[in-house]
Amino acid sequence: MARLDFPKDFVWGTATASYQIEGAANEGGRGPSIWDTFSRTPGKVVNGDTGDVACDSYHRYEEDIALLKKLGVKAYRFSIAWPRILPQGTGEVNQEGLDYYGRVIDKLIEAGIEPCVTLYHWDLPQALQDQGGWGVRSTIDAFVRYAEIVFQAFGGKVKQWITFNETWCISFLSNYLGIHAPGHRDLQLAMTVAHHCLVAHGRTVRKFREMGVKGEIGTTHNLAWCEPYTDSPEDVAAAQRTRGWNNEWFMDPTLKGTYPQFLVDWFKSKGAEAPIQPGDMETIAQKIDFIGINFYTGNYGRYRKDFGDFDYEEVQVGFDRTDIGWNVYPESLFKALKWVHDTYGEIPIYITENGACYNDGPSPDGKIHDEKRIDYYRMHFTQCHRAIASGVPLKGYFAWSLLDNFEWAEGYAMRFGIVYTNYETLTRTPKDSYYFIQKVIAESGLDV
Ligand code: IFM
Repeated sequence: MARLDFPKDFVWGTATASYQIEGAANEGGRGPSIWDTFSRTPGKVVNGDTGDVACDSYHRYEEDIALLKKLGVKAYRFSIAWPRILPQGTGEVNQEGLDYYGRVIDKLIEAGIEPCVTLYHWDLPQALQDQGGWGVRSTIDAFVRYAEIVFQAFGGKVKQWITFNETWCISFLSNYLGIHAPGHRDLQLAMTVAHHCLVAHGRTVRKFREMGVKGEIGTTHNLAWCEPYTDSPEDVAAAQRTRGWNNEWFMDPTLKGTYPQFLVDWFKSKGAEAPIQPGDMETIAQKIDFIGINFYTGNYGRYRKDFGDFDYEEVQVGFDRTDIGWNVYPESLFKALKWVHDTYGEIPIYITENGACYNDGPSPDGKIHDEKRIDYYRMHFTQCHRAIASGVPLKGYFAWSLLDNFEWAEGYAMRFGIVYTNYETLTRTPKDSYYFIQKVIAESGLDV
């Protein structure tokens, strides 16, 4: 058995997102978002689930914060719903929305927990989608104005800000693969959406600096780790393309101010390109204080002509899988962290999400014995420790998620929480993994 100690100032936290936990879709002056529309469209979400009630955190946030306090976290990452602040996306501010997040933030601070706020975790006001959504540049202006209002309200109290959560999902998953709202299948549109979100990120960082807001700002990209099954040049290139689509396409502009040329060429061959206007790349590459990484899984794959978009086919090498079907490949987290450090230098890194979907429910003793989730966390904490020991500037880790919640197109069928949500009674029950993480945090380390 070995002992792994984490630095004393390592930030342990958990994460959630507004539409996934809040509910109260028609309360507090909130306007509709694209997820209200999408989830009400038959066939888009498993069982026709919606976020109308979700975990009802809008009303039960004090209970959630009490759970966080008992867990011992230093920080809590949550998102602000744009349509609660500006129900139509622009124009009149809804004071009730600001008041709600003000209460959440004050309660967290009172509990000794740092709020880490994500400005955009996918709930675009429907009114903006009706005007073209992220496919049009005016949405960038609307976003920066929304961010300014939120900075004015909470700047100083909130020390850590994240502009966007997972720009790959906002663009490709939602506008090319059609799996998330608004559900389009158009490669050029997805490229445009990705570019506009990146520009909106850069302009927001610039606004943050101009306003002199105290605190740190960054963005969160979801990385995917794809490794060639053999070292044949075809396999290597196919894995590089697939990885690049998820990783470099977003990391390079954010941290280097360029798009990776090998993918620019690849997308051009498919008739699509980023609609870059003069000055955009400098805007995107505003200096940020940290980079957020969401990480869940990795795979091996090989070249197969005309397979998928990148001629890349996954090879099954015998990984265990979580209940959502994602490979459990902890070492890929270490590899991804090393890659970020080697490629982008000394920028501080936070894992802003990592966790596992296992759908265990209560046992006859009323407890939730989610052993596989504990194993997943233990193995991933081990890889984080390894990364820190190898010099990677990893500063914190946010477990996804505090609660079982609305898992987008999977509805309530897939559970990622370390706290069990009973969707009928809305009671919360900490799972065994909650107590495991509580101990890790208390000791700032673990035995493996
Ligand atoms: O639930 C999501 C979250 O909203 C974004 N990152 C991945 C999680 C699990 O799918």
